[in-house]
Amino acid sequence: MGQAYSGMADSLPVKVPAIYSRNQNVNHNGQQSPIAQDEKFAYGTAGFRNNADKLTFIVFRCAYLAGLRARQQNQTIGLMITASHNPACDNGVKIVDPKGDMLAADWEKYATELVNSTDDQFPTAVRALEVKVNKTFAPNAKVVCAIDTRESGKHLMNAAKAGVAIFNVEFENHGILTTPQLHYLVKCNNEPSFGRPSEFGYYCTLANAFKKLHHLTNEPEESNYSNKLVLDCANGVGFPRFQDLLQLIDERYLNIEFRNENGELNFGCGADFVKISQVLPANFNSNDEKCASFDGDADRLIYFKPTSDNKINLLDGDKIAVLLATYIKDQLKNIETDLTFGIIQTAYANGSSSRYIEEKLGVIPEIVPTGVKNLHHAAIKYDIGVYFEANGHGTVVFSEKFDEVIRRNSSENLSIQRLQLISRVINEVVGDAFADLLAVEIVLRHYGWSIEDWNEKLYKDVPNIQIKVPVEDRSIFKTTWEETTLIEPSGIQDLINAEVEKYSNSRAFIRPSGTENIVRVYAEADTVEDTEKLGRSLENIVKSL
Ligand code: G16
Repeated sequence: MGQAYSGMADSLPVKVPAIYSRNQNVNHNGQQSPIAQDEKFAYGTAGFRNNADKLTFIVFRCAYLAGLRARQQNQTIGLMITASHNPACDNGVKIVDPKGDMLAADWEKYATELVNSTDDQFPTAVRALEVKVNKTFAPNAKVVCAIDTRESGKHLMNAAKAGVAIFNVEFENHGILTTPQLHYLVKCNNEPSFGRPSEFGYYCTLANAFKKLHHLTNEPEESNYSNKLVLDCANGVGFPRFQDLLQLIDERYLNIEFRNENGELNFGCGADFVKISQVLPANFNSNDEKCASFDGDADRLIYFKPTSDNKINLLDGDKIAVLLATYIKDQLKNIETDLTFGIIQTAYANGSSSRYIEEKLGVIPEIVPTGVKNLHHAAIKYDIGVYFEANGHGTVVFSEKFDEVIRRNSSENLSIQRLQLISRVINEVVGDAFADLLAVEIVLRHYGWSIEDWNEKLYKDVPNIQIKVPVEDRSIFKTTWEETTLIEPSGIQDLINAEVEKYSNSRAFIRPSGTENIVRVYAEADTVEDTEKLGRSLENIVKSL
């Protein structure tokens, strides 16, 4: 355990072990993988992501920054080493702020500057930041770090430890965890009243709230609900960690059959694969009933029902958002309260979901740019803020007023008690596939719905397509704030508009990914054929550049 730094910033020697320099950048196989001194990287949608070979020096530098942030805040900061839905050969790193939320925007800028400095500039850049932060005594500073199941993880954990050690900030290695578990640990370290800051504490919080709510849920007499679920673990951390959670939730509550447990991470399976390809993941077949997929680090969840032609009916993040929002609104009907309620989506939300939310739930959804950090930020303005990306990444957040009016209310009112418990089942710190799965199952049981009922009783998706188009340099693509209009390269948006005009009730846009070197094409239209044609025409526009 290290000691909080308490010296003078400008007297510090900044020594970088050669293996963590750009010049050597030794990878997890022990080979040097030098990075050109002028190669640029950006803190993207979810931190830095790249081929794992490039990550060693990036993780080292980010870890230093996490230590500095911990000292500035005099609190625990998180460092998550994962590339989530990306292929197994990639890795990534992101910094988690004290409340368990994403790193503040001005610090994302520092991270990009620090990572982009040359080996010679790095010590000076470090000192400049030290002076800016100017914190000399921080006894509570700590960095907690976890990895996903990628082969490169352990090596990058060592790089993180070395980076945090530059200024001797305390470091905790939590081994293999899901991303939401690490976020949860950060929050509990800083706010012990929120929960026990341990992996076991996380399981207890979720399982206890789920089991209590299960007892307060009266399944209708004529119910189609089944607690059987076939679960695609994306060959990632979701498998071992969800098994740990199930030690506390036995088969009377949930009957899970695991698939895709130990193969190649995210390969032909996982939430991202299923959402984008809209086909069955590996090792599933048309006889499977209710199915769900985690992504590689278990922060995304989607459900699907195989159809007889080996395709699927997809129940994505939009369907989860509407299901949870419907349940919460139904409970609120039985309580006199003026709690505000909001739903946040992105441009990828299916048009039908946004219309349903407005017309049937009476809420105008707020649309923000991609990235849970943007959705989270918008959601916390409400007493109850439901936010989900169509890709299955999301949660519900609750305000202090909700705490006061609902959580601390000792009433016997069943709806109040249910809201108290659903707000504990859901991991409000960040989108969490485990917590979302428990919440979905409770709500389906409450309404007595099968997966088909859920799919049919709310709204029907309009046909939609998402295409990943590999590009050499995604940084040449610039969009407007809400990401539906391309500003650069100039003239391309006119071509897109001309294509969209060819199809009735259509909508389409392209935007650069913040996690992969691709451009994402999204299209919606009245028919599957038109949607496919529109999507492919935009794909061709990108390819022709
Ligand atoms: C990350 C972010 C999500 C985002 C996704 C795709 O997910 O946390 O908010 O939707 O990347 O982002 P982009 O379209 O910019 O590539 P994950 O699950 O990979 O961490």
